[in-house]
Amino acid sequence: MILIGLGANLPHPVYGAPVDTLKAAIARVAEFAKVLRQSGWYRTAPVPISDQPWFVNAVIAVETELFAAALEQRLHEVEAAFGRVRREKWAARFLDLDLLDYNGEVTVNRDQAAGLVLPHPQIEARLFVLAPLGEIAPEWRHPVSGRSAAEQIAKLGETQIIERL
Ligand code: PH2
Ligand code: MG
Ligand code: MG
Repeated sequence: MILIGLGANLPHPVYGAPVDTLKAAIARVAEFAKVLRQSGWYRTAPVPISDQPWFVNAVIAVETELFAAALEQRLHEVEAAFGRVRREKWAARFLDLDLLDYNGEVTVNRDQAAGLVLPHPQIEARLFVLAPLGEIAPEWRHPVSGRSAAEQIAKLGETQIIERL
């Protein structure tokens, strides 16, 4: 399964509110990947907690002929087309598209990897990823830990606030 996480926490000058921006982004992704499943929208407090605006997050499952690196490149192009400027890490953004899992591929030498790391290193720490992921793919298992989203959610504390819209 190929899973992409979506997030936005700034209104976009063209596409509008984060939900509308994410809808437009999914339409763009659909030009190079078939969208098989789409989670609901989640309003989520920023992680780590900060005074940034809350995010809207979602997860989609896609099918594509593109290899992982090429898919990641296309996702970056969509982010750029939506005006995302990469300044400091974890700054507020119009659009974030993260390749979470690519058919269970696992990057070796994760610490030294320069570019794409699979599965996405933060999946298991983030309720805003696990909740929408578990919703569309209850059968999914983390390629390294072997845990389902629900099992991992049970291991997280209750410190992250999310709300399904
Ligand atoms: N993305 C981050 C950092 N923190 N918090 C929430 N709630 N949602 C996100 O998508 C998010 C975040 C880095 O990409
Ligand atoms: Mg991200
Ligand atoms: Mg990202």
